[in-house]
Amino acid sequence: MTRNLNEVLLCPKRLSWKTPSFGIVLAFGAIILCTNPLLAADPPQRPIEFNEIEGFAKDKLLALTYPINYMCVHDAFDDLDHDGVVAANDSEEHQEEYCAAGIESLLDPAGNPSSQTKILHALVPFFDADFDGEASPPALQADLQALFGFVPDGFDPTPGVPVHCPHPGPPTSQHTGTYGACAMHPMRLDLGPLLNQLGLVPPDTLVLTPLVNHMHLLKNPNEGAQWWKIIVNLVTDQSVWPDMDGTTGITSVSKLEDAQALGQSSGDISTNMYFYLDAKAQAVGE
Ligand SMILES: [Ca+2]
Ligand SMILES: [Ca+2]
Ligand SMILES: [Ca+2]
Repeated sequence: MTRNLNEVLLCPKRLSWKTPSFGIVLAFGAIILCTNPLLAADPPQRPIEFNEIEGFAKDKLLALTYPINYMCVHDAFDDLDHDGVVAANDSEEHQEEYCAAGIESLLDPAGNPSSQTKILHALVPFFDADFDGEASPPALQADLQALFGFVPDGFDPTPGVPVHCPHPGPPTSQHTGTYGACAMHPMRLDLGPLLNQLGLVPPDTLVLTPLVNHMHLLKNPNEGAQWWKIIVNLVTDQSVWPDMDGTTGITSVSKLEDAQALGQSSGDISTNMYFYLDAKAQAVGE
């Protein structure tokens, strides 16, 4: 069994010995513990760490560990701020972030073809489970109503279904998140390209929204730390939405494919978003 980068990074917070007379011995022992690749950490368990978010794979409950932040990739000839200047010649474009749905970068952050990058599905509740028609900010609420005829819980600060992002808080996670925020995630998305493909807005329209509420789904657990490509799936049927323990709903890629075939979820929506994370099955899910 091996340790990976995120476990090494997590290790210092576990060093809490303060007795001076034991300091040297314990510190030495801790260094051995933190650097020996042959020593394995326990499986993650609830409440998950501040840099962990939950997910599902093959009906197992996972903890996804984020040692670094996300990246939204601009290809050299993209123009993600729609000012008519390609990214290669537009340094200002790189002073803002443009994490967009409905586009795809050629390469992932490691420089590998994105077609070969493993996929992390972001399941978005695209129904209004609590029937409150609520979204934030209020202007977005009116826009969503006009676009779709309802306000999806993906944009509801108090969604009617459980979600992995934002952090739900104890007993699931140590941290309690706020709407539009999640561990190492961006706080802003551009839905313009996607809405344009759906014929809902003109080309080159920037449609900035808060980070949507979502759950995570991978094909396999325990595939090691690496960059993952985000694919968005708008789940339109509340009956297949998972619960927090992953005992119902879409908790595997095969179940997602079944839901897509039955019209309970959108197809795969590409993005230029990538996350570097390690995913491990949680002890509670074993
Ligand atoms: Ca530009
Ligand atoms: Ca709602
Ligand atoms: Ca609500």
